[in-house]
Order: sequence, then C-alpha cells, then structure tokens
Amino acid sequence: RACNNETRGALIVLEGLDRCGKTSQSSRLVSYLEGLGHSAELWRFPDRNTSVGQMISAYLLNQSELDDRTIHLLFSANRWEKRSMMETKLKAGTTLIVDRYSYSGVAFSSAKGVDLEWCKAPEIGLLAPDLVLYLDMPPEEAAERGGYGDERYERLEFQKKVAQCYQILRDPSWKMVDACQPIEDVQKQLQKIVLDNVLACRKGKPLSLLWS
Ligand code: NYM
Repeated sequence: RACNNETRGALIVLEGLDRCGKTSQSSRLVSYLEGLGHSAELWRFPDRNTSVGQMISAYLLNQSELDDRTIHLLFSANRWEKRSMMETKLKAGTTLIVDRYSYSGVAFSSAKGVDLEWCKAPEIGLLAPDLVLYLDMPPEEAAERGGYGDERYERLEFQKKVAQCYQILRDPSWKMVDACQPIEDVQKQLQKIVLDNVLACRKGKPLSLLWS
C-alpha cells in the first residue's frame, strides 16, 4: 500500500503509575512542540467523552461493577474507536502525545490476575507508538506525591502490582525517565527525546502495528 510518510506526525505515548506526573508532562510536551512550530495534540486514554468512555468512567468512579475481562475489553474498544482518527491525524502531520495507551490496558488488567497474553490480544492491530516514555517512580513515592483520589486502582498495594506488570511489558526501546527528579528536569529530558523522535518520523519512519 503506497503511503507518503514523509511528513507524518509521531505517535508518542507516556506511561507510568498513577500520580507519576504523566498528565502535566504530556501537556507541557504539546506546548513545547507547538512552540517550535510543530503540529501536536494531547490525547489521553481512557477518552471519557465517548459512550464507551462513559462506561469506563462510571466503573473507575465505582458507580458500576463490571467483570475484569469486560472492563478490559471496553478500555481496548475505547482505543479502537479512536484508531482511524489517530491514523488520519498522524498522516496529516500531527504529532500525538498520548497520556496512557495499550500498556496501561495490559498492566492494570494483568495486575488483577488476568492472563497477560489474553490482555494483549485485543490490542493487536492498533497503531504501535513510535516512542514509549516510561515515567519511572517507586509506588511509595507516587502515593506520597499526589495523594490518591477515590478512583478504583488508586491504592498502594495495587500500584505495586501494576509496576511489576509494566516491568514485564517493558522492552528495550522504551525510554525510562526518572520521574522523581524536579518537574523541570524531567521535562527537559522528555523534550530532547521527543524532538529527536518527531524529526525521525518526519523523515519517513514507517508506522507499524501492535503488538510488535
Ligand atoms: N487504565 C487506563 C486501565 O485500567 N486500562 C487502560 O487501558 C487505561 C488506558 O484507568 N488508574 C486505568 C489507569 C488509571 C485509570 O486513567 C484512569 P487516568 O489517566 O487517571 O484518567
């Protein structure tokens, strides 16, 4: 299939435990890229605006109960419903900074005891990120820093399991950034890695698919 990737945007994902700083670092990255004249958008999963996203949101807020596999598939469906828009934006040259993606999906569900390979299966065929940035922070520190809210999963013991599942998923291409550093230092490191990646994608690095 012929496809002109010459000016495509980069698909850049931030992952990490709850409260490690992903959301504020993601929005700063978008401002940084826009400041350099790049087209960039902030995306996040779950996207709570769709009807699937509203079911997910109710579950996270403990307003509904769902079987572990059912909620897993809803998180995945929430990525599938955005897939074609994602591809369109990337091919039009917009870089997407994505706050959580399939790795959160697999890490959080497998932390509950759902089989890891089963968790990966519905993600197969989604767009693979060009870059995964892992904001590394011990669960104890994340718990202290932000103070957990009332959402499901925001408990230290569970976050420790999620951290272990991320370890299993992690591959050598992930960029690990020490998220315990001051916010400005974390941002500087992220900016450099992200800019290099955006430029590589502009030069024609092809898009690929999960799970590769
Ligand atoms: N989460 C997020 C999952 O369990 N599976 C997924 O696929 C995704 C994308 O939802 N604790 C969990 C991780 C978070 C929670 O995310 C909500 P956020 O970034 O707090 O809105």
